[in-house]
Amino acid sequence: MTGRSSFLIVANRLPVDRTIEPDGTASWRRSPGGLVTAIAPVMKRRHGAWAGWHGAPDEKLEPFEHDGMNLVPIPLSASEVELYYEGFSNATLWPLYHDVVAPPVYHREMWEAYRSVNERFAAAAAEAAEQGAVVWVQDYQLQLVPAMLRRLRPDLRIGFFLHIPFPPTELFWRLPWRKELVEGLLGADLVGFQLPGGASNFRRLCRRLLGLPYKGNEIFLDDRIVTTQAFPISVDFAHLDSLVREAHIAARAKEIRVELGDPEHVLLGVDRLDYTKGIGQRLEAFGELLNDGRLQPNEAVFVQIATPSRERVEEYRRLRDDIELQVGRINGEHAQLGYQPVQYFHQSYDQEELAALYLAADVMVVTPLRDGMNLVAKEYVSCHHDLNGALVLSEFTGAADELRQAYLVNPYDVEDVKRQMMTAMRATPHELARRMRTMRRRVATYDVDRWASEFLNALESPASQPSTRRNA
Ligand code: GDG
Repeated sequence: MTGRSSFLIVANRLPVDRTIEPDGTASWRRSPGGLVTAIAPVMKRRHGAWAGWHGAPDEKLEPFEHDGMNLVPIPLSASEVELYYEGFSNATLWPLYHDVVAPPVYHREMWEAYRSVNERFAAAAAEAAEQGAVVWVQDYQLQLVPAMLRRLRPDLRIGFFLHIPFPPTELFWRLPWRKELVEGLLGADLVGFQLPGGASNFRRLCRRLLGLPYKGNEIFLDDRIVTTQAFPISVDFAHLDSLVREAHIAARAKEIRVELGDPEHVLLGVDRLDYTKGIGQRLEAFGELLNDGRLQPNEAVFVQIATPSRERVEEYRRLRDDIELQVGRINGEHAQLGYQPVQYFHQSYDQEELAALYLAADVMVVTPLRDGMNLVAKEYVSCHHDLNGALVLSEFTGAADELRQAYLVNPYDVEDVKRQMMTAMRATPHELARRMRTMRRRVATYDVDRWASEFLNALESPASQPSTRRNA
């Protein structure tokens, strides 16, 4: 890559993973996952650059180009991966922001590593951005970057988007470094959240913690205004819609059903193996339906894809053991020769196989205890041009705000999950089509392009220019 960019994404990870070919040579492949799926197309169109960690500790790499994207690798040491990434990001902030569904840890050395890694990201961004560039910082791992970057480069327009929920003040208040984090975010001109509730939690916190006044979406600092707003993220509807219309995907979907033993109902869960996703809750509901005799053996198969995630964080190791024990129990009690009620896969799949699975599934079961948005729910809807298929969706996902025609559930209420799963399985084709049509219209209209362009329009509009002064 040569020169500086007028558009820059700053995220914890670069949008690529390194793979080793059979002949031993290394190559890069675009990585799966919510953030990359959402932003890569926008980045390519704007010929921007992307700064982030490349995934291997203790390794310095020069900037390079891949798949039309300029990539700026930022090094992390093994100890920084442990303290900044696995520690402060994933053992402190992640559980705290997801309503403490697991207990967060508070360690000063993790905080120190978080602060110094954020400094490094800010310095790399300051280096890579041309005069007056737009810089879009992503997610909870980099909440200090906006203020650090502004100190280095006051000429930039800085946006920040939080992909996970922003918690209520009472929970955020527990954080020993609450003031530093809020001041970090306030370095941005525009702070985006998935839902209006997250934005209003943040504004209230700014007033209570820093005494800052706000009106509507705007927080008033001494010398500038910070805009806070909801931008619900979405998926590439058109791409998924056309993918599942391809003959080989439709054929693969049919084949999957045959491989599963052609049950009447195929239920599906697709998640990173994460304790926020409510995988245990949905398996419990399915197991009880078999125990109660409301589902007959052979009638339904539950396919659970649990993509490996954060495997070095203690809480995730425990979760994996718990889920695998639960799957083993259900199958042990209800399997018959040639029939396994739960098909569990601790593996990742390519996008085509995932699309075929979505298409093959009669009922998609998405039961997070808390989730910023949940792209899987929107991907499922995008794949059902046949208008067949039901979505069982937790009320505690961001997606539930938009997909009101899903079978909404409280995942803490196992009877509710059971009831809605049964209702979804027994629904008439007419009822399914009515619900699916409305949900598809929503996702088709508010797709990922619209998400990114609404965020960038708001960031680049005159009202949020860095020079805007308080009008009081
Ligand atoms: C965070 C927030 C927010 C999963 N397994 C495979 C695979 N995936 C893809 C899915 C989907 C993405 O990963 C998961 O996105 P989610 O939104 O469901 O969840 P998080 O990873 O927790 O994402 C979330 C999101 O950021 C975006 O802002 O919605 O609330 O927690 O796209 O399809 N993709 C492939 N193989 C797999 O095995 N190819």
